[in-house]
Amino acid sequence: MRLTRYFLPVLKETPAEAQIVSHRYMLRAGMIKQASAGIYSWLPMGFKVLKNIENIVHEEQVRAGHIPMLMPTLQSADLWRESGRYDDYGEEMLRISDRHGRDMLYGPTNEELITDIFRSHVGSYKDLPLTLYHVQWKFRDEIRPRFGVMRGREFYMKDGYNFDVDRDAAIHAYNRHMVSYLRTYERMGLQAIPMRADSGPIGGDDTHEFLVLADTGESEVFYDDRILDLNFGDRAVDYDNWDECASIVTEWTTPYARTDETHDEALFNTVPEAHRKSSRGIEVGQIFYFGTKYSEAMGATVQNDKGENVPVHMGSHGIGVSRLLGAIIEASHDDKGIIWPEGVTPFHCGIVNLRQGDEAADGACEAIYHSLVALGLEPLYDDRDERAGGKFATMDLIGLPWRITVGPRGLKNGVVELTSRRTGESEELPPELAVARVGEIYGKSAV
Ligand code: P5A
Repeated sequence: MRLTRYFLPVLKETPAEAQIVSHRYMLRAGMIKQASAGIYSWLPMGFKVLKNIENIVHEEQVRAGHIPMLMPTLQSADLWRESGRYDDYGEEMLRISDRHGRDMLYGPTNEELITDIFRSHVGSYKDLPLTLYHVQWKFRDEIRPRFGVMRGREFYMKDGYNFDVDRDAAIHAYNRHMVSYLRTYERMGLQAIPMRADSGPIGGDDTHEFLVLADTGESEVFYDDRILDLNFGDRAVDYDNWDECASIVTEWTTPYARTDETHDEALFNTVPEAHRKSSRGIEVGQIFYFGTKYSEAMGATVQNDKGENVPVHMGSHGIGVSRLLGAIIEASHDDKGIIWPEGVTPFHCGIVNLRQGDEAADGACEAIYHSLVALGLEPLYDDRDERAGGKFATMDLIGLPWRITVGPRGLKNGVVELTSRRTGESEELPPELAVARVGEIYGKSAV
């Protein structure tokens, strides 16, 4: 993409309404625009990152054996009356009535809708296990929407639902989700710690939230800091292997890690003092096992191997896809702007032309641009007729992890500059080598 042809409405001023750094940078970098309180338009660069995050979520869900689908945003109130949550959900639910006076709602979550789909089509234990998921907009009429996409009213969530014949099978589904979530967050450059939490309006006793540590987080958390040494890495996991998933869950849930809702001071005090930490965290996901709460209320049964009709065991599992943009920026930025992890960056590499209109500089930039595209990468070429300082400031603000800087002086010596946004370190090297290096970083090489 060439910057002169893109839509990147960068703001010079820091917007007064933004209280935390991720919100400020998302506005300044032209990623989002508020449409009304807690509701945002996703401008092209914000939309690109949102989609990158969503793609990682899809890849890891499919890897774990879960099946993508799509449910609507608007739901009938009748299903929620069956589960009893229509009245329980309270003011956070946006209630709408259609022209026929039928009660509808903008879904804050989808347990009822998926249970209805299940009971209409599945009747035997032979069709289990089954996990369906989608990534869809949700609406919660939060009393205090704030911090931009972090606590929106309309927000994008991956929500998945498992159906299993009994508790043991459903606990495996819970474990499988925890394992796949660990891998999902790591691919986004995040350390998200599973913490024992409270289940709130979803229900059940077994639940973990995934928290990214950050001073601006809304949750208070308590943990044994040795959990920070754990690393999922590139393990090959067999998601159908109950013992393997359970042992990974044990690895992550043995060190003390709880949110304030479930914090147990006496138990926490058994952690050696040097490792006892409390801080703030951003909740980027939550998994639940709630057994037969919805299936009993809504009559979702399956016939087991003894021929008995039993309510299906369920859990639900959510990732805050739109909130993750804010969480990643909170975890990865400096005073000049965002620093995107390679896994989610909107463009793989920036190209800065220090002297637009100079024949050699323009030609070298074009060649670099086309070579990067040929490798299957997406560069962002700043081809504006602007001062170098302004171009660097924009690149630093939007946070692409790598930048190739091209100027007539360097070209006379046959070199360009490759700079890491994270470390600020630069290296001079011939243009072809700079391209090859960027290719290597993203696992792409010329054939
Ligand atoms: C699990 C999936 C659920 O709703 N039902 C379906 C279960 N869980 S949850 O914890 O309530 O939400 C899942 C994740 O969504 C994000 N989230 C939000 N993001 C932005 N703005 C909000 N107002 C908001 N509310 C929830 C969180 O990341 C949460 O973990």
